[in-house]
Amino acid sequence: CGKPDRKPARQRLLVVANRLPVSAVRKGEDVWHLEISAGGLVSALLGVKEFEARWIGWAGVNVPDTRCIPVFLDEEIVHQYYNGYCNNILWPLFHYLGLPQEDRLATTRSFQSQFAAYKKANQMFADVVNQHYEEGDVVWCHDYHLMFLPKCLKEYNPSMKVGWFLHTPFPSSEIHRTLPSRSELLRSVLAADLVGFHTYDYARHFVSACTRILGLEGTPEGVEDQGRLTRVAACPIGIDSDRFIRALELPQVQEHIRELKERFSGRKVMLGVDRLDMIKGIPQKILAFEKFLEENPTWRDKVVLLQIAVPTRTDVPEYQKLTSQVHEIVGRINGRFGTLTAVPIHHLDRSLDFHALCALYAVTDVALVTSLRDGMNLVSYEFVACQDAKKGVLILSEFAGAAQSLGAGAILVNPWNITEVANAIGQALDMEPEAREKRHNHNFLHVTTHTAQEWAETFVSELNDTVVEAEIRTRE
Ligand code: ADQ
Repeated sequence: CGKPDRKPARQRLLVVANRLPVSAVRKGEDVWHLEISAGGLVSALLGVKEFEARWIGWAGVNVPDTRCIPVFLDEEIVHQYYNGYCNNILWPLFHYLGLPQEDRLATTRSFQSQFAAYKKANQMFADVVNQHYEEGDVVWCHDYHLMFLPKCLKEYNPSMKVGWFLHTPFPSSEIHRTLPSRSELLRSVLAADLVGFHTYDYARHFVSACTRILGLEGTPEGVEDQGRLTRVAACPIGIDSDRFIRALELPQVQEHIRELKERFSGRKVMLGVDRLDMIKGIPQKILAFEKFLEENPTWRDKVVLLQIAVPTRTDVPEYQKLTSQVHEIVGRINGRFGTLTAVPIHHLDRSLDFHALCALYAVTDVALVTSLRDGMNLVSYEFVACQDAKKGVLILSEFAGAAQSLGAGAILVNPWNITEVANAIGQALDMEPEAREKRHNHNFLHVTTHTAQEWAETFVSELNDTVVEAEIRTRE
């Protein structure tokens, strides 16, 4: 996507995503609190202020917020659509991890019923959008949960402006080709007017899947089918960097920073913040840290790794296994290199509130983002936004979309290569202040100029233009 050249005046934006940005948490008899959910999409869209936005998404309960419109899905649909097709099939496949090993055959068998539930759930989202749609609205569908939605919406109203954005990588066409529903999914997405990805590579993979699997024509603008063009664009997400920078000035954050500095004085702080998910490469990161300690005895009492991992999908056996695996490795390393007064790894299985997170980012010397695959990775952006005083170093997986934007300032690593990551840790800890500053300044400029607001405005402006151009073409 290019920079927006005109700003729509408070256009209504219907953001359709699997989950609403808030969840209702019971705090007592008949007392419910609304809490903002953790996750990349929510963090990014919270920064979008240019539109009159409404959220449409799945909610367990009725949400008392007029900007949030719930979609109610029954338990069986959720099981087949969300746990099954979305999380067991599309998520690992789009991250090049393949189907879960233990139940690969069972997954293959239940494929058709899960895909049917996926389509049904997408139709239920479409029904809610249709009820609330007003002429002139822009409908922005998000992520791999809703690939069937553009088709449902356009069937109901061909003149609706529909955009679809994918937050994960779009894999190579060789991977997408293995999906039994490969063609139907691509055709449904192509019903949108604009299809967006974080990087040029993902956009290219999508276009080549359409040309190779559907036999359609790829053009520099997108994909053409019988004279109708679907625009395909790279439109990288950002964060609300001001929110992080402003938070650092708050007295409670300053107090938190003081406490952390005191707690870890005399030691360099390394930080990992991830959802506890296979794609984030947490075991690989911890093993690389172990290798670093093994090979650099002089650093053993001078560095600490803080790994904050929010548990997700806790009912899925594969995720439970990942949690125990991480605990086991952390325990072993702390037993091996810890002393009576200090351990090298502090691992927390929980979410941190925004202020605590900002304070942690600010006191960190080296951030470790070692995703095996990641659509973008906003943690790397958030770290950079909080580091203008300290100018810490970012070690970043070359398989995160963020490597395309922060690559010049970060130390890029292949997360599968533990020796390479261990060496990068040494390089980061020993880096001279001038080199750190140069790298940081590069990334800070990027993070503060390519923000979440810019991302959303660019996408919607591109979508408005695409629809106008298509109308002109039709008239000609
Ligand atoms: P996620 O996989 O959720 O997002 P990411 O982009 O890193 O990954 O965003 C995670 C968000 O959750 C960040 O805002 C972070 O602050 C927050 N978070 C993570 N761990 C936390 C913790 N322990 N405590 C508090 N907050 C925590 C998906 C894709 C990404 C893509 C985003 C946005 O997988 O690749 O960047 O969507 O498109």
